Amino acid sequence: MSKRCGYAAIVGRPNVGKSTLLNTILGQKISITSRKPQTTRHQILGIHTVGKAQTIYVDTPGLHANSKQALNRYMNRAASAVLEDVSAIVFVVDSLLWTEGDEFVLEKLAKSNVPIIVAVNKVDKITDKNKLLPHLKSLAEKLPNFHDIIPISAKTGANVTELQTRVAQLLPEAEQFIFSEDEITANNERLLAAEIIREKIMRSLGQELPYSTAVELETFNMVGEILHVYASIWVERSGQKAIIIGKKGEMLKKIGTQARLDLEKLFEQKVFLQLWVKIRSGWSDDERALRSLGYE
Ligand SMILES: Nc1nc2c(ncn2[C@@H]2O[C@H](COP(=O)(O)OP(=O)(O)OP(=O)(O)O)[C@@H](O)[C@H]2O)c(=O)[nH]1
Ligand SMILES: [Mg+2]
Repeated sequence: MSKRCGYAAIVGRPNVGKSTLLNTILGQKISITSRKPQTTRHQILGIHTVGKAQTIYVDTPGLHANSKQALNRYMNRAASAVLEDVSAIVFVVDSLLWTEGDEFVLEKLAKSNVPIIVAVNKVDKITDKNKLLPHLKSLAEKLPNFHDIIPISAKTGANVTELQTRVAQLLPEAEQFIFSEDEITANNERLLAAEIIREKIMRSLGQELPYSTAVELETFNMVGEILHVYASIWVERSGQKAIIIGKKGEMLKKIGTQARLDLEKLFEQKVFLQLWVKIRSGWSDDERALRSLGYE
C-alpha cells in the first residue's frame, strides 16, 4: 500500500480547544493554549507521522467576526488563508454548544470544497451523557455536507486517535512524505519561543492586557552550552508596562521562570532567558508595527 501525506487545517471559533487538540495529537506542546479566547495568533504546523500516513496539521487563530483592529484582521486572514490549500478540515466546536461564532465559521467553510470533519470537543465536560447523541444528530442535520462528526476530548485524549485515523484517510496518496519522520513542526524556533513567552503572559494576567501584548525576540543563539533568548514584550501604554513588571518585578520574574521551563522542555536544553517590557502605542492597529513584530 502506498503512503498518504497532506495538510489538515484545525479551525473553529476562539477557545474551543484547537491548540490543545494539536498538542494532544503530537504528544508534545507546540501550540500555546490558555483559558482566554484569541490565544493563537499564527498558523502553527504540527507534523504527525504514523505508519504510512503523514498528516501536517495547521492550527489556526480562532475565526471571529471582529475585524476592527489590524491584528484581528491578520488573525482572521491567517485562519482563512489555510482553508483552500488543505486536504481535510477539522472544524472544532465546544461540547453541546452551537453559537453565533460557530455559525460565522460555518459560513467561511461553506465556500470551501475540502472535506470537513466536525470534532465535538470537550465531551469530558458534559455531565449528562444522554444529551450527546441528540446533539450529534442535530449537528448532522445542520451540516449535511460534512464528512464526519466525531465527539472527542482534546484534554483527556478520548477518541483523538479515531479522529486522526479519519483525517489521514482523507489525505492524497503520495510517493514520499513532505517532512522527515522525526520532524514535529515546521515553524521556526524563534516564533515558537516568542509564543511560549506570550502564553505565560496570557495565563498570568487579567482580562484585557494580554491582547495589547506582543513578544519580539531580539536574540536567540547558543553561548557555549546554553541557549540565550532575549525578548521584548511590547505593550501599548505605560500602565500596562507596570502591570507586567509587577510589584518589585515579581510578575515579570514569574512569567520569565515559567517561560524558561517550557523553552527548556521544547528545545531539550538549558536556556538563559532575559525579558524587557517596552511601550509602543497602537502597535496592534498599525500594519507596519505588526509586520516588524512578525505578523505578516
Ligand atoms: N474540559 C476541557 N477543556 C478543554 C478541552 N480542550 C481544550 N480545553 C480548554 O479550553 C481552553 C481553550 O483551549 P485552547 O486550546 O487554547 O483553545 P483554542 O481553540 O486554540 O483557542 P484560540 O487559540 O484562542 O482560538 C483551555 O483552557 C483548554 O484547557 C477539552 O477537551 N476538555
Ligand atoms: Mg489556539
